[in-house]
Amino acid sequence: FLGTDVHLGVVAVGFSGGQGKSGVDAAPQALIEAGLLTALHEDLGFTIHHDGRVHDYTEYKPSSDPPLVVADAKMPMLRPKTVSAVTRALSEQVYEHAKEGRLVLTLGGDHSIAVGSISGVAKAVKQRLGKDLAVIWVDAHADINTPHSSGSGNIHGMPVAFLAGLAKPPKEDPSVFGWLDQEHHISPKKLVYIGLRDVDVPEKKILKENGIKAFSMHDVDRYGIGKIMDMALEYVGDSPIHLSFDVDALDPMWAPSTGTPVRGGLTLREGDFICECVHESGALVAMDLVEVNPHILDTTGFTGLMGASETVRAGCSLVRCALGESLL
Ligand code: B3U
Ligand code: MN
Ligand code: MN
Repeated sequence: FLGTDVHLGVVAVGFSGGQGKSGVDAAPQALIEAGLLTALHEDLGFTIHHDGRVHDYTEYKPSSDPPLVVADAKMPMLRPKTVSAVTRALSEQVYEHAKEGRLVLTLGGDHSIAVGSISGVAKAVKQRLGKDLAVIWVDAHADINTPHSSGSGNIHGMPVAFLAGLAKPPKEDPSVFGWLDQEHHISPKKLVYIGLRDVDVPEKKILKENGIKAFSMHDVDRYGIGKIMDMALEYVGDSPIHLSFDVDALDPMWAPSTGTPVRGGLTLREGDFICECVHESGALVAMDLVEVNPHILDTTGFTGLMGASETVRAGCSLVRCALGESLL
């Protein structure tokens, strides 16, 4: 895919319905205004395929979308029809880029949008290359709750469960993620986490039972980020890689403007290094950057009102590193 190919498909997703805070829908515009796409074109030489829009998918949103009560679940699923419809539309947009052999950059939005981006790429990779997509999920959180295990009902805490087929469309409304089929799924064996430090008890059980590879912040401290990346890329083997980067993987010192900051995270350099190593592997086929919330100004007392612009700046840096900026 990558190498001789410098075509980049960009989808800007102004969507916040996978969680409760507004503002994360303003991230794509902020990232673009900060010059991200210009830099990718002018400095890194990509031919950019972008429709010039930030999509809010209003045309796909149902008029009514009450919380979905699921039998034996702790919490009802929040905005289930909306998230399902938006990610379905996104999946098709991303697929259209990926099937042309373009590298695909999806700018979120909250992390629920990865159901759309990853499913679209997984389908194209199966068709074009006959291979299974690997996913490197960089996050403070595992986002692998099922509708049954979730303590919040927020779907941005569930995308991996639906993508890996560990959560099924709920019986109470099988149209919710009912559009996801075999070709959209990823294998739990082709998934690697980096940066975890806020994982729910039932999520730990899901990770263990499915033998999912996960490098927590404890592992980053023990081995150092260099060794972690060696191990992560070795685990992935020769599979094409989708890098799904939640900015809250970074320590709030570097990325304070995000919905659920968790202290004790990656430094900006460690985040950039992860992206550089994935670039260097030559296997990157798609990237998501999610959970930048420019409306959350200060959560640390450290960055003051600069929090939002610093977080946007960190996000731009991660994307540029994944797309090859650091190569000399
Ligand atoms: N695991 C919790 C919290 C959470 C997940 N992702 C974020 N927060 N950003 C949940 O709601 O499922
Ligand atoms: Mn996430
Ligand atoms: Mn997160």
